[in-house]
Amino acid sequence: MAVAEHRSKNYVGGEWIDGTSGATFESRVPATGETLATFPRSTAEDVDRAVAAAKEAFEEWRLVPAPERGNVLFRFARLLEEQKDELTELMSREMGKVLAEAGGDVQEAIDMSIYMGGEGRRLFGHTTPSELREKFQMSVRMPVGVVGAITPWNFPIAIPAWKLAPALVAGNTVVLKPAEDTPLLAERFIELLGEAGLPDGAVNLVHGFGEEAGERLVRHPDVPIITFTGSRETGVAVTKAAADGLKHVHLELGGKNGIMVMDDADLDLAVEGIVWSAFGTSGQRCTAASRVIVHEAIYGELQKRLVARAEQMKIGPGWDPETDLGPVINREALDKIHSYTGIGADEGAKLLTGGEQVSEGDLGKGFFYRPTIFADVDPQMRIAQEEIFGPTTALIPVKSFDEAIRVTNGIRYGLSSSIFTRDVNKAFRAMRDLQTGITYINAGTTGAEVHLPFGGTKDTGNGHREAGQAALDVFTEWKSVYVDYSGKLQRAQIDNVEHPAP
Ligand code: UN1
Repeated sequence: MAVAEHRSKNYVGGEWIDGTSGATFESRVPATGETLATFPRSTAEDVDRAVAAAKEAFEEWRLVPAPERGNVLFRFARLLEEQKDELTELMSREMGKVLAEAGGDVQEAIDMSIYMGGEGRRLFGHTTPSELREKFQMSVRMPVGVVGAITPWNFPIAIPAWKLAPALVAGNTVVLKPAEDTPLLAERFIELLGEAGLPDGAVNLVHGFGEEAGERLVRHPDVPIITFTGSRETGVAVTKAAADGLKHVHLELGGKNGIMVMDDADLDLAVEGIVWSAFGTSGQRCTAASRVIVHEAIYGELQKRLVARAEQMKIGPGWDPETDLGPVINREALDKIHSYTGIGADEGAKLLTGGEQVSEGDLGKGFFYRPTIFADVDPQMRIAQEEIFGPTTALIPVKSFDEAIRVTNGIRYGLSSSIFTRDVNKAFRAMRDLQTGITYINAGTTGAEVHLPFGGTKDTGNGHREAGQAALDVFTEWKSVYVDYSGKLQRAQIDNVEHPAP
């Protein structure tokens, strides 16, 4: 069962090298608390080396024809496919999610690599007519330079792909600082990218912590773009640190996503959607449904069915095919999740089920928390406002569709939302009025596909999106090119005045 303990390195300029300080940290198996592997705890000096390698590689990589850059991503997708079972199994150990979801995480990286590989033959710009004769003009996308990517542990293969695939196909080079909880998966990811045929230095891996490696990457003068997925708090710190360098900052932050269940909903379907979105990945998705806004007419019945389903869930290690709910990532997360159970109880919410760590037998060695449901939650309570990032959801009763929309929107975040209803008019109103970057009709709040923009409004980010065509806007600059072939000086806005506006 245990992966042999492994001592890892950073990947810089195409070579695996030790960290300069010799300090290390360990990756642990959240289901057992065992150590999986040891990694260099990188310093500013390690980051500087990686950035220097990426900067040098950029001068060559940006000139590689984009379809060839795309071919590297196609090869990467194939390698991921070949290694899918092994990566899935490893993810169930290092990150903890159950096998089906771990496989989905790897598949998302495969899909993204294929999608962005295809961008190598598109990367469309525009041509427009000129207001002057014998003049041609167009806009083209340019790579920006070295991208600093800081990725989270909850989608340890998918999210690096979301960031690196568009960055690389557009001609940028990358320094990746992955989350310190899932460094072994990041290492496998980077190994496969190297095998896919990326030139040395085009992608670099620096292990370590935010306050050391991450901070230096964000402040480094030769890193013009930072892409970060993580907490709101860290997102604000990243933005401030990047401000002096006027960097492009792409942020994908928290969520407090709500599922609306109307009185005409298919209740069995709604319960399936809630269980999947609230407890999938043990609630550790930024798209997780941590609020359920329920019409009073079906509030009692929904509670009953939902609690029955939650209590049937089999808790266990992610690699056991029988497991429905795996562990949470670490002790700190477990403590935070449990503290919210106390907060909810103090606020007067009614704990329907869960609310405790699983301590029986072997599970007591890992970080397992029971699926937790609070009822009679007031929309202003902290458990209904703050991101918990665990298997806890809050049921909020409402009297009408309009109230449901107000409550669902009444939070600082704006990532995902959903409505269960059979009324097409309500569905379309919800699509129009829910203030989130993603809205689902008759499905839970999770499950984004790679060819649509992914991201949120309000405090979920800063207006950018990843995935789909929108991701290219993060990783490219527009250049407008004017070509005058008249052989004389033609002045825009001046020499065409014989054709005034009608
Ligand atoms: C995240 O939780 O950070 O739609 C990303 C989803 C996944 C991605 C979630 N495809 O839930």
